[in-house]
Amino acid sequence: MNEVLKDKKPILLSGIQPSGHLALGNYVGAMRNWVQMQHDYLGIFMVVDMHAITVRQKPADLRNRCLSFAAQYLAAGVNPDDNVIFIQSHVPQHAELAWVLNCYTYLGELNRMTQFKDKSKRHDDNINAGLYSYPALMAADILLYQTDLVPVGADQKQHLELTRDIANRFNNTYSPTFKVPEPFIPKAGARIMSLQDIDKKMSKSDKNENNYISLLDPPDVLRRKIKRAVTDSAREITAESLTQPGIGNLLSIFAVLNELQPTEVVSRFEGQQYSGFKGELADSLVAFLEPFQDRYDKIMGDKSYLTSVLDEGAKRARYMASKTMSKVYRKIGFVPVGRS
Ligand code: ATP
Ligand code: LTN
Repeated sequence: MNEVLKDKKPILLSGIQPSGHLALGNYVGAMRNWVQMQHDYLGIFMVVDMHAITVRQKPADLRNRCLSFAAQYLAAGVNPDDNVIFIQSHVPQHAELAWVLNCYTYLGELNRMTQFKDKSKRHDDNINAGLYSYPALMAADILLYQTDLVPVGADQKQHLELTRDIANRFNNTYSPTFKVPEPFIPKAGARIMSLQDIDKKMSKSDKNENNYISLLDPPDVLRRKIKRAVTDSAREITAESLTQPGIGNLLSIFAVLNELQPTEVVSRFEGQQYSGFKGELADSLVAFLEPFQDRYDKIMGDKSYLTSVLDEGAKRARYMASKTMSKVYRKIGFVPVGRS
């Protein structure tokens, strides 16, 4: 079909929901690894808008955010010529396979999902069926493309395990149909914590903006958020700081941004005041995010380029997904179109 699809590289796939503001946790836990691994794999990177509507979204915001998130994938360094970048709802096979997989997912399994429990608590006025069966849609996202590896943060491990169980169940009921994917959870930065509620993970749709670093925060906001980040009363960095909530999180962010081991960061700052370290962390963040934001502004200034990347991505994705879908329908006994 086209050059990218002739490529026989293994498949790397991941997605982010267009809710809130893309945050440092999303970059460190997920996007950074997409960029680093994209040369050895065919990358499939989605903006998962169908997942995002499990929580109420304002239509105009959702539309803007889908484009903005795709532009941030590109600004982070995902190469659209060698990878497939698209918006989930542009590929109808996601909904089709999700329905089928819903019929191979048990209520007992869905009841155990911690993301469902957390989100039901946060949105107790809208505990809808989509929020509940969300893992079947996520399994469809992954299994449609015969994915080998799924780079995600630690919070997604449970969904990945369920995806593997569903794939094995389907394969054992019929015959091998889906590749059983492996998760890739980074050793460093798999769970960046909130800046104020230091025992909660950093979340891009947190109501309190001071809890997360948005990838689009201007330098003065970045500096202010780091300065105000909650730490313990110790004041000085020691060997124990890495295991302390608050300061430990900030040290690990510094490590990831500067490609250092956390212990190297501790040796560098040992004996120094938290405030001095926070200043250097803010400098690192600004140095990393300023060029990112310049690239983002350029991409957002050229909507026709962005739309063409997403259209091309969706076309490639539909082609790949249609192959798996016809296999699935044949195996479960659906009559092929045109032969009824
Ligand atoms: P929301 O608050 O809108 O539910 P979120 O911040 O949890 O969103 P998701 O869209 O659910 O983000 O996740 C996108 C990717 O970012 C996933 O791979 C997820 O594991 C990763 N991720 C999310 N939060 C963190 C975090 N704090 N640390 C590391 N990785 C994270
Ligand atoms: N469920 C994930 C987002 C997501 C995803 C995917 C991640 C949807 N489909 C496929 C990896 C692969 C989340 O809430 N972070």
